[in-house]
Amino acid sequence: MTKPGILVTRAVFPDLLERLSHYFEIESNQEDRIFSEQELAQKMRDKDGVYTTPSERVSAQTIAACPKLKAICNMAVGYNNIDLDAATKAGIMVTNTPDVLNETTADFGWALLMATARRITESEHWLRAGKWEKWRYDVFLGADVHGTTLGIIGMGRIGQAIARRSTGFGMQVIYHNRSRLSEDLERAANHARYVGKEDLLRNADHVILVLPYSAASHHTIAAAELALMKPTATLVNIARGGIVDDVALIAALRSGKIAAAGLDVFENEPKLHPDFLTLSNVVLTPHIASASEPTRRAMANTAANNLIAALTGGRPANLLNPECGAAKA
Ligand code: 8YV
Repeated sequence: MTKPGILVTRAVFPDLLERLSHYFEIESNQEDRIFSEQELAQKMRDKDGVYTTPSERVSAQTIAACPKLKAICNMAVGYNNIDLDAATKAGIMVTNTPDVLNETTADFGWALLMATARRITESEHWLRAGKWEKWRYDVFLGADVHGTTLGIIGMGRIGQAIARRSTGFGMQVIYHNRSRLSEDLERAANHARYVGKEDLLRNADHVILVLPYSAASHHTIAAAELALMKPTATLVNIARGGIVDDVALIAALRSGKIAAAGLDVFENEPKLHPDFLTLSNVVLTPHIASASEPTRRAMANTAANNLIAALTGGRPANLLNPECGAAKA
């Protein structure tokens, strides 16, 4: 019997390809070329399944061009790169990789928050540039983290993991989310208090964004929201580019409307707005919040497990459209 055919859209851990090869005929991309949308559709056309990452846009048009396709398995918790409605209408299973990255991504949120509030990268660049000639009482004064109010927008599994870590810093947690958490979950999240978005922006000393991207969350933080924040506040985005209006944020950082930002994701990444590079009060990282070795391996294995289940008659553990659970003939 011939094995199902799959496309692995980007470079992956080599041992993952070896494992997948027991089940599938694989077209891989270890040279890690970035495919255009047309090229992607052309490569997917005769495949039964595809292993994707957030950098590939799988549009309704691409889906329509792939009559054999049964499964799209994304190596990420976010899946805004895939047209889920179009896939569901076509009976194609779509999966993501939740949970395995919660703690690592929460750790990174804290790393960015601390680096931003305490001006870690800015001061390191200054030191490396040979500018450290003497100690001064007021050099690189930053904001305190301990004892302050943390505002979390998007209180899913990662948001809750961030909140749990705040107990050691003696912080108060306020949060905004599509729906309020149960009392038990709020208690476990350092007694987080549910508030409206405006309330959160007015009162938080540090705001962290951990919500999924969708048309509804586009520009959750734009000029009007930035205007509500404290001039001493910091903003951290580890969610998705597009949740923040980057042009408005650049203006707010430049004019001192807010103190600083820590950003792991950007509109139009990896081609981020060049003005970010001219600002000293921003910490910039290249979308690496989940990038610890064990977590990236766990994500890769989860995506592979989903693909294997989907194409061997099983039910993938992380199926986003359960109505497509029974594989297409
Ligand atoms: C990376 C993420 O995009 O899981 C997500 O949604 O944003 C990150 O973990 C992912 O690791 C890239 O594959």
